[in-house]
Amino acid sequence: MSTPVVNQAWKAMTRAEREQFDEDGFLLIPGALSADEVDYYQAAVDGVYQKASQSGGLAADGSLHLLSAAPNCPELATLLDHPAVFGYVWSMLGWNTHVYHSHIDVHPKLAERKPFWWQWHQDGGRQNREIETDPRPRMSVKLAFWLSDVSRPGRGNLTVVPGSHRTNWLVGPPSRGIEWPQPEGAVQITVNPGDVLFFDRRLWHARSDNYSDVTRKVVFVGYTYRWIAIRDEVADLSERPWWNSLTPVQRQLLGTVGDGTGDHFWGHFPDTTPLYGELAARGLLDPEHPPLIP
Ligand SMILES: O=C(O)CCC(=O)C(=O)O
Repeated sequence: MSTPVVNQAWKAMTRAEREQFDEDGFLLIPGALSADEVDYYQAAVDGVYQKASQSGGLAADGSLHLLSAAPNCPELATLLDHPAVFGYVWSMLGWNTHVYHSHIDVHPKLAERKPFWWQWHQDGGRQNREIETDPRPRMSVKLAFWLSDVSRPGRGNLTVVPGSHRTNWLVGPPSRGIEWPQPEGAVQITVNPGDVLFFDRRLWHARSDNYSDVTRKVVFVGYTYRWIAIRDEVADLSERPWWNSLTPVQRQLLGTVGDGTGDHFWGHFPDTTPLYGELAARGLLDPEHPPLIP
């Protein structure tokens, strides 16, 4: 499978980026993907959209929200460890990491006004109910790869409350269908094709409706520790025809390295965990940062 990803040096998040991420709960990386890459990934997503429209896989409003991005669209596997942005993931989570949840989203212009729905949430599902600390722990981070022009508000922008990742509770309506004002401080993130947003799963965020003429296309990839279960499709991946074209790190990210034992996911075997080896070979393990201690 040919990919336009340009070989680039791996680099760790800088101290300034870490401070900004800690403060805001997100970082925008402009121009992370080249124009050729945007074309390549956009064509792949368009293909998935077309297939879904032929098989009845679209929502009534013509949108697509498809889980398991790479298993459903193998051309996207090179996004999982894309060198322009993967450093943010391992700098934060370390080497014992995999992709637990990913999705392809295509949102064409809405033909009519949608009934109100309170979309605001933190990622992580039941992690938000079952973990008792305040603030909750980070647990996972997400990359959003933007493939269409969302450079103005009103194009289905991701909306966030900067700095809200340390707040367990967002005041909202008694039920999601009841009209309610936007949270104080909410901003629509504006992005160009090829920009990537890196965010803390606890950042309160919501998709907004797209009434513009520009179809919104984006791929979200969520990463967590290997000791947390994967929500994406994992069965039989190694039997797929495209499997052999993946790198060992991509295979790790898709949940299939090791001997299948809990001990491997636990992180007891760095020597057979590809990301550990890649970071060690590049001198990027870091005694100052616990998930990266050699
Ligand atoms: O599609 C969007 O803008 C929102 C995505 C989202 O809510 C999520 O990734 O958890």
